[in-house]
Amino acid sequence: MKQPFKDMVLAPEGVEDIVKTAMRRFKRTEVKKVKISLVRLKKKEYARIATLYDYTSERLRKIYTSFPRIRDLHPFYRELVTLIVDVDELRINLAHLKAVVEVLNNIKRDLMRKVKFAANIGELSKIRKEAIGRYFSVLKSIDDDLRAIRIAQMKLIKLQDINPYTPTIVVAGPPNVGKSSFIRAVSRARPEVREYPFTTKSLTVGHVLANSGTKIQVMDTPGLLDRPLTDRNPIEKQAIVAIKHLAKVILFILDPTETCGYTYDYQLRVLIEIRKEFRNIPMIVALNKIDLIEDHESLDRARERLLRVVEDAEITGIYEMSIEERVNVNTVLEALLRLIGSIH
Ligand SMILES: Nc1nc2c(ncn2[C@@H]2O[C@H](COP(=O)(O)OP(=O)(O)O)[C@@H](O)[C@H]2O)c(=O)[nH]1
Ligand SMILES: [Mg+2]
Repeated sequence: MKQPFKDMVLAPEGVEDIVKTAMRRFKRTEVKKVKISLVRLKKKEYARIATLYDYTSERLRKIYTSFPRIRDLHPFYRELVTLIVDVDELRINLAHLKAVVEVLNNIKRDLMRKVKFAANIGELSKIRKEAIGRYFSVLKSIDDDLRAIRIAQMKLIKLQDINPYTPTIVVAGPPNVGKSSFIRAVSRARPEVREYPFTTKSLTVGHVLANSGTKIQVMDTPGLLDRPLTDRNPIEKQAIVAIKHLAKVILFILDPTETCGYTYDYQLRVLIEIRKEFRNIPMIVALNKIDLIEDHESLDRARERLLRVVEDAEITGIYEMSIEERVNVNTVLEALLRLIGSIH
């Protein structure tokens, strides 16, 4: 599945672009100054007005009909869209286009009727002027709308291609605990890094195959789920809400060696907040980098502190792991896949 905004017909940067083409076509059907019957001249005039108005209506119509309906989107994309554009404003802009198409059709009908009743060539040329004058004044009124729609479209087109219907494992944890390493270690192909259009944050996405043959996304969210939620700005909070719509299970990685640069206490604090925020999503915790731990007592202590902190936090499993030496990496992956399987 593609991201929902890839097939939009782009709005031009303003009405200029539409008007120019429409007028060129209009003029191309200019009547030569030769003596021909009024009936033939009227036919030409009909064609000319139809060209101007229909071409324009069609261009505008394509822009608003190809725009995905926000309320029909998967909640993940719906959340993302509200982060990126002002949805209410955009709705108004698109409604203006729609209204203008109606207006153009009405004017066209009116002009056609006038042509029909025109008594002579002089009247016809007056109608032609009127056709152009009314056309311009209507189109001028949507210049700002087109510009605004285009700006929104340019942002939406950059949204990452994530299939919200593919079961997703979200890997969370403080920086440098081994999230990307885990995704690399379990992914079949090189994970892709995608940028969020609204922050400097990015998203690493890899894929694994479950035994059933189902493709599963493994997703990392650098800069988003790696510090306490209380520290975040509203945009980041909403991004987290969006991610919530994707996560079927969460792997939270801790680094008891603290070589990641964060104290174990701090890491546990992040864990608790993420646990709270993603309340209904099953979570597995992995204590990573055990290859660096020499005495088993300190690992036991880390485990005990974890247990104490997550007492009522409903953690589905706790594993010790070394991605570096590939200890328990597959065990953790299998536990995650089992969880996803049992949710289906
Ligand atoms: N010794 C050791 N280092 C690891 C292990 N897992 C990851 N690292 C290292 O930890 C650093 C941070 O890993 P990275 O995957 O980038 O962490 P992220 O910020 O959570 O994505 C890198 O230098 C990794 O090589 C591990 O199991 N053992
Ligand atoms: Mg990383």
